[in-house]
Amino acid sequence: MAQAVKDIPAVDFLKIRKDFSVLDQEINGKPLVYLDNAASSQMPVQVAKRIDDYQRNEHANVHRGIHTLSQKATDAFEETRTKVRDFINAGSENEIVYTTGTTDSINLVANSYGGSVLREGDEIILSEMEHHANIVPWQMVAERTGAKIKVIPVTDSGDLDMEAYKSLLSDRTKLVAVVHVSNALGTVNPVKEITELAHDMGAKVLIDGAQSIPHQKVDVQEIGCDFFAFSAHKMCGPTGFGILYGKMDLLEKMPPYRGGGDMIDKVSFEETTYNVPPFRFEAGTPPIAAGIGLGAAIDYLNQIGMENIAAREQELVDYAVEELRKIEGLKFIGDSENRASVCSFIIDGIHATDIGTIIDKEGIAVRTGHHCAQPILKRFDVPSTVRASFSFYNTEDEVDRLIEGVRYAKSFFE
Ligand code: C6P
Repeated sequence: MAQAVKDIPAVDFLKIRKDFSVLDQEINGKPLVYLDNAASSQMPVQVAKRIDDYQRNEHANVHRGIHTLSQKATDAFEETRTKVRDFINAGSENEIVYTTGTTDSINLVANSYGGSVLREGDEIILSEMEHHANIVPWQMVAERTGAKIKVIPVTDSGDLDMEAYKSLLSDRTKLVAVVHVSNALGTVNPVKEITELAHDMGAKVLIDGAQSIPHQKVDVQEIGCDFFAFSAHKMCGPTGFGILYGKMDLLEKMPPYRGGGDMIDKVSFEETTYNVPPFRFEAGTPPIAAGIGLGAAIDYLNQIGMENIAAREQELVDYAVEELRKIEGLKFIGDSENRASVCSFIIDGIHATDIGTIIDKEGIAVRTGHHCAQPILKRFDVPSTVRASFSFYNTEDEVDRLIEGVRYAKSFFE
């Protein structure tokens, strides 16, 4: 039965689910309910097959050989750059830098851009809800350069305090680095407004898009941000590959981050000159199969349509919130009206890990812990939460299994 989505023509999400063979298994004797999509989404057969084809029939190094196989591999690998450009509406494929993931992308900007422009007394603005990947690289570069980090506080509902943000901005602000969708709270941040306010002060903006790119249409030119970072493995692609989008005028001025093959123009012991972006930032043999896999993942998502995906996931998360709210003693950590894909919660008197362990025995996979976002958990004065995160291939029945599982776990402590 097709599950129609609001005003959008029916998309058969149950049929789509069959592309994900991993979901069709029992864990601990129960049908798997996979609700840890924010950690890593599952891969459809179309993407796995494309990677397998490359490994079996097309494997060669890229950008190096004049032989036909190497050129074929290069074409397939470079095709992903064009697909990413279109997927996020970048101005040019040269603004698409291949990295190994969001963490790597942010480290690249912190070291190359931050390391070259930041001076003593300059300020970097982050938010209280950042993943460690968007905190630690900035702390490291701040320590080296003498720059200071300022933090946008988060309200009780799990939203950014935008008035506080405005008051933190000044002519000392050189960079604002903020998450688009929080992995710990699910909050969707107003990144366009954040960017405009930063630009009014002459600051540059990096958006951590790890949790937004799988769930909504992203248009980097519409947001106006200077950098946008994401990982392939959260959007039906493989691990070990990611993207940094950067505006060309900035990438052109940025020094290399890592040295080695492919990122150079000429090398001698007297002097080395560097390649143009994006290749300047791509030293060494890249994860070619993973890059080709990301291209296939983008084709797959485009075929369903990001608007359809966003609408379907909103239905699922709204249903989950409604049902979870009925459980006595349950408290959401992050309860924003602008929420995507994530429900993070605690239950009075029960450790999150206990809930996660008990429902795992029922075949239900959620993440428990601090979600690599310790500052925001400290803000809410909790050591850990239970996090259920949804994808378009999940179902209402699976939400029901989650609710049953949580009620069952709770019953152990009553
Ligand atoms: N969050 C989660 O379970 P990497 O590991 O580089 O692919 O992504 C890092 C990262 C950066 N920013 C945000 C907002 C993220 O959610 C993540 C990854 C996973 O929430 C693993 S900790």
